[in-house]
Amino acid sequence: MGASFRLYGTVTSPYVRRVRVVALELGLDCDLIDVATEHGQAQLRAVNPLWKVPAAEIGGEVIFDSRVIVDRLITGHGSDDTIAMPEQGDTKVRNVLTAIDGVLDALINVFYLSKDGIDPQTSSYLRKHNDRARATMAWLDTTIDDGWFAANRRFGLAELALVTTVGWMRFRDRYPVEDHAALMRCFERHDDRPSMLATRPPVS
Ligand SMILES: N[C@@H](CCC(=O)N[C@@H](CS)C(=O)NCC(=O)O)C(=O)O
Repeated sequence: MGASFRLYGTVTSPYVRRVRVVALELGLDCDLIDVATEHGQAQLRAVNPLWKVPAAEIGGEVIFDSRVIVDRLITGHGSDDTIAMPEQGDTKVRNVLTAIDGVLDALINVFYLSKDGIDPQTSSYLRKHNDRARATMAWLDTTIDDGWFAANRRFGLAELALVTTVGWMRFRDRYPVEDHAALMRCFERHDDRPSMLATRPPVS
């Protein structure tokens, strides 16, 4: 393995998984601090005032947010053969990344509130989250081409975001993703990469 960094996270978070996949794709060693434990949670809160994961310590700096962490890792360690950042002018891929994060954020909110005993059907705002997820997944389904978002058909951040999101949806049984055949094709095309296999959420 190459350079190493410290990653605060859990093995079930789809956002943390993106960073773990990128680390593997780049041959970097990441030391995972499990914030599901009391000690890990205290360590996270000492470095990240948002108390969210992922957070990373890279080269003496703490970085919040998966997109910023991934950007830092690829900028520092990527090459033409490794996982790619979107091209500067690639509005399509950037919109896809925003759309996938919007779906995930909406469904994660519904998930946490359901765990607290709140039935999503009783809240118009939570129903909107679910409807937003469905509308966006339908849009993504028409945007993808034969399992690829990137025109150059290189495995990049959009494919990674989709596969980790679908993996989380299935793991948490949160969304009927089988309704979107084109997105399932993307999932099936990329889900057996070694970096994906090594970071699958644990079967409980
Ligand atoms: N935009 C953030 C989203 C991170 C996020 O929502 N993480 C969730 C876990 S998947 C979290 O830490 N939730 C804890 C909380 O909201 O208290 C990123 O890309 O890193």
